[in-house]
Amino acid sequence: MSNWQKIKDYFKKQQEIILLVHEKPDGDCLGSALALGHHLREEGYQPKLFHPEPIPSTYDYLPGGEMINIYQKKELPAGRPIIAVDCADLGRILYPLSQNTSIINIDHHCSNTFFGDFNLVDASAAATGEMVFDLLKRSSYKISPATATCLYIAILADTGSFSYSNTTSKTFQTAAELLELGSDIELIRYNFFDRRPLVELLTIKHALTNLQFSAQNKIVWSALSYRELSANNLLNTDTDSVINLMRSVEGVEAAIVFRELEPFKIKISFRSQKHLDVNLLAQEFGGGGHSRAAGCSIEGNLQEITAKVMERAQASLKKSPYEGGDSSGRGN
Ligand SMILES: [Mn+2]
Repeated sequence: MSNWQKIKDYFKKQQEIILLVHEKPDGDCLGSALALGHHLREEGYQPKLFHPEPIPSTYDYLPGGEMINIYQKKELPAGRPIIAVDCADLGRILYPLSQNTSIINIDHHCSNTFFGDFNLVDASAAATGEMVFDLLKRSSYKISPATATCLYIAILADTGSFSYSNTTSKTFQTAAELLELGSDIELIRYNFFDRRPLVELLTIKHALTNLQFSAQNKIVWSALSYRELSANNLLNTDTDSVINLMRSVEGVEAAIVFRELEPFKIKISFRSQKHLDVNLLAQEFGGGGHSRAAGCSIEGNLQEITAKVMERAQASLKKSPYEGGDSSGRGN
């Protein structure tokens, strides 16, 4: 029996299926969830993607946007099966879940806690989109152009446009098949690469103004207070471009961005280049993710939290292979 068939068994007789993505949704979770949504619709189900906040404008062109419901009530409609997409743990799901709801967990984070009734977790997958592609390909239904477009963006987003170390020959094979299936790369090319929101540039401006270096410039970081973010309308901005820019500086091993998204609630994003396992670092503060990209949220005073996290980051860097007894001048 295919995994898709097994998943459908958890739907019981329900037609309405709820798709959930994580907070600050990215291309992988949205693309994967909408791809599942297209496929579910083609099979006669009524999929709905619930999210408490509007979807970032960087992804508002994806086919299937009409499946997205801005749903701000605390409780989800009872009894509907839930598919959590690209969510490592229950904390990433932004709604409380009732006991008798079937939860299907599809994810590729190594920190996944297997919280579902059915868990499809593969930390070796470059993107959840790659897993969804395999899942659908092995069912007997054909993948539509809309589904292919959504899966292509999912993979593109999580592999840094096929450049990160998670990119494998399989990733390219999947991309090639998605193109053959009708993925609209011109739509993606314009919207993903050449239509960036102004707030993204302004976030870069503020983050660079506050830029700081630690550990002999091997860690670059920036902290943005609630006052600064709210005064400039930057609370809902994607920080991928700024943190990637920071990480790309020669000699930098890790980049960290602290954002006080609500007073005394700090969201921290970590990226590393080659050696520092930021998943482990984020886990020290109750978060997680991947070894090269992770995050966590902490409550408290911004200055105190940055001091504490930077101390741990520097200690972790000391223990990492970057500093592992090689005194031959590496990193200069
Ligand atoms: Mn992902």
